[in-house]
Amino acid sequence: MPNSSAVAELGGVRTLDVAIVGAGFSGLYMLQRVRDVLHLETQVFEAGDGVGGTWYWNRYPGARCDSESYYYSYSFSRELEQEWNWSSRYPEQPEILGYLNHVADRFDLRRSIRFETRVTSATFDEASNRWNLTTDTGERISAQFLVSAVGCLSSSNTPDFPGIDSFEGECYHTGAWPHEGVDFTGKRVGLIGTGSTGIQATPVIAAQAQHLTVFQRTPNYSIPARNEPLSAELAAEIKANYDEIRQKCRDSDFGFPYVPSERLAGDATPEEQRRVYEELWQLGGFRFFMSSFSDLLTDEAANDTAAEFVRAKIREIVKDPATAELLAPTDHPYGTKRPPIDTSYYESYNRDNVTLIDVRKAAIVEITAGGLRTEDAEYALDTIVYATGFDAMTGALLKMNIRGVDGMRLADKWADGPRSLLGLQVVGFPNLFTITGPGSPSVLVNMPVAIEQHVEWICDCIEYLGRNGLSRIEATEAAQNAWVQHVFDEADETLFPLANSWYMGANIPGKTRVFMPYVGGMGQYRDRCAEVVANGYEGFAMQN
Ligand code: N01
Repeated sequence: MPNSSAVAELGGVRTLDVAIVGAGFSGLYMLQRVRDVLHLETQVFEAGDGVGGTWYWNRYPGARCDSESYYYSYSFSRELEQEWNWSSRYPEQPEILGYLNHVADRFDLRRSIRFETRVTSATFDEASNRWNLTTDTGERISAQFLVSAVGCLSSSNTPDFPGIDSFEGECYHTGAWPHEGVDFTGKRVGLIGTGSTGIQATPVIAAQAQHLTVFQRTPNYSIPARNEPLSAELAAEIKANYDEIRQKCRDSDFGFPYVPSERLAGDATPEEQRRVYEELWQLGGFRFFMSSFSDLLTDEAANDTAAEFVRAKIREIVKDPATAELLAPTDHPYGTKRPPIDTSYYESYNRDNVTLIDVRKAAIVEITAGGLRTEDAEYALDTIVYATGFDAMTGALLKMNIRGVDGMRLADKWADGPRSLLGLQVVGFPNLFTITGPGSPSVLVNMPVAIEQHVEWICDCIEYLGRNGLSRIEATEAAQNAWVQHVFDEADETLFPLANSWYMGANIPGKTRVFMPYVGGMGQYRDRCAEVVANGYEGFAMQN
């Protein structure tokens, strides 16, 4: 249903200052700032029929946040952070979606969101320095600024298996899960994919299904989440110390309030290493990754001490030695693929009704009417769950069919991988801003921290342009080239490029392999963005 305040004239063009695409964490905050702080005319366009973005679409069993709730949340409103109560360390998807719905209501955001509306094209008009948008509901919009808040992991990837449409059972992608849920009782379920999503879903589906067959291409290093209710005492302590917690997140590399270790793994004895890893394994969550040793991402030998610790844990937990070996990763360093966090993932393989199949050894050949066939066997299935991830970081942006100066398609401009200035703007696409775009810390960071920094930077920039009577801003070629080189240089100093990860675009056949996020750390990135502003938007060209 169209929102009354934003109904376009019939056959006409609606004029906005700022068009925002997406109503997840990014779009909601962008809307609040543009409308209620800058007092500009704005509208959000959202494909779903509700707010929430990734938390709207990803309703698969076991979906919960990998970051702890108290800092995986907005910091922009003190009232909001004081009044909202989280139930546990890692809340489930419905609770996070409930939080985002609360934010939408509390700040009266819904009236400025056009739901069930997908932007189908965005074309820059040089004569007016404005973006012309069309939607799948037939609307036309003219906006001075276009802000992409489409998220980094929102364009789901279903592999193009031969016969995929011939399957006569039920099939689902975890990133577009039915709102009414799925009942697996009595079903033979096949789950393809063992990334963070497959790892969260496995124990929950296993507990319900008659049989679960997990098809694994690459094993992952998963650390226990150790979820537990958030006690009233801890919740009160967090609320009393929120300013300090938020500041730690902003200044840190990964957007987390953990104390980073400054110690090198090589400086510790094997016993000390094991003690540190064991302590963090027991604490659970990302501390194992961020607070153990400082050289895990830069030194292969150091990394292997963590990797070997996790492999030993897998062998300890999983009773069948052959299954344990299959689950123990050896083809990439720990942390170079996004590290998953789990609740009883490895333990699931001790159940009689769970089987692990190695589809690296014998690849999936086709989906059949009755199941799935690999190079060496056939599996009868009633339900297939695709936990096969996303066309990350660029997929959703490119789907919008964006054309910049001289009709240049963003898809063509990025054919050899995304290039941007600070992950915020792209040469040839003036007045387009990309929240957590490729080239920014984005997915390497606790997302709300990255999102808030980008929203605030973009809003300050729009306000600056207005105050100075400027109508157009665009990254310059020289500044973009320098930034892209810096992004690559920083990545090359780490072990990240050694993994076939979605950070590299390696999960999508045919996608150019370049390391997309900025690995230099949130604190350093924030300083660079502030420096750019202090130097009069250095690297950006502005016009009247
Ligand atoms: O997707 P993935 P995901 N044949 O790309 C396999 C975030 N997240 O949805 O590794 C067989 O990680 C693929 O195999 P391989 C988080 O940032 C956050 O799990 O490419 N297998 C892999 O095992 C995460 O990283 C939360 O060899 C195929 C799996 O499918 C990101 O979302 C929770 C295949 C895909 O794993 C994506 O996670 C969940 C094929 N043709 C996710 N194609 C939070 O809690 C792919 N695979 C915040």
